[in-house]
Amino acid sequence: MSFKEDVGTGLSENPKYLSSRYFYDAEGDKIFQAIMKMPEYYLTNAEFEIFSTQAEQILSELDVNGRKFDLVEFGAGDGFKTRILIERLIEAGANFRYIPIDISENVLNTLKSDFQKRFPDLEILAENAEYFEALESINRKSENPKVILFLGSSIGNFLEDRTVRFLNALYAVLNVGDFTLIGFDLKKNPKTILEAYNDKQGITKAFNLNLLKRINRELEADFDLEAFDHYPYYDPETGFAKSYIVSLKKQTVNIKGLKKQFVFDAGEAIHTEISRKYGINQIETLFENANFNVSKHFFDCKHYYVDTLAKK
Ligand code: AVJ
Repeated sequence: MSFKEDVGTGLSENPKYLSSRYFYDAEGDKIFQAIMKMPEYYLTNAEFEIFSTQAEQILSELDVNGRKFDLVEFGAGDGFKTRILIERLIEAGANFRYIPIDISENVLNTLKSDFQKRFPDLEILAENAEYFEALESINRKSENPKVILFLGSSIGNFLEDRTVRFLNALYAVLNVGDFTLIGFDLKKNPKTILEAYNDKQGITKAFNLNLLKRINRELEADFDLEAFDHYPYYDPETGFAKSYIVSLKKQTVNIKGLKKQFVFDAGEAIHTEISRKYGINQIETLFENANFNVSKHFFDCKHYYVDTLAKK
């Protein structure tokens, strides 16, 4: 489905929703980079710490013994989180090709030229594709052993059903002995979690409302950004952090590109994102149900976050 169709569908439903995949246009990419630098957004620092201090342990678990492998990354983005891992793997003498996959061609080109400068001897095969599409092409790429990276808690954006489908599909395309390393954000003090999505400077608010800006720009709509607010919410029982855009008054928005008007009640919410938080047992159950064997959990020092390595 296209942006246009998805916006039309989501805003016609009751309750209204928009998919978080549309956050990442050129401006959204930039705001997300600012989010990763915020002190409240502990996820990035935690994963950075894990890769800075434990890359050798990760490599030794992979058991590649100098054999060439493919490091395939889903949702690579600008490569910020992976840079340190790649650097440490090269230092430790690992022999691998890097295959970054992302839906944003823009961000992939930036990543490619940046990594080619930093790691001149690294072979990079970038692929512009959506997750499930990319899964299908994985085994056509090579016979090499594979390590699939899905970092940054991106898996937290999936609902249960999509998470299970993703892991099953991943299992199906891998060979016995291949690995996956997936980043999960862990349950913790709910206040810490809520703050990560509710920074005082309003960067996360700008990230969320950028969706309306994008609709204004690409679909010729007339959303008044002043008449909407950002509302983050965390439910410690389910581990679901959810973000909403809330209409501050009763208003009608015209989306020319859809030839349609949408009415918002005062206080009406549009659901825009889910960022799921996990317990370790839930993570183990997820992998076990998909037939993976969990090799090891790599935690940051605060145990806020985990990169779990699992083997087919
Ligand atoms: C990139 C999907 C992992 O859900 O934590 C950050 C996106 N949204 N602040 C997350 C995000 C609001 C982020 N992921």
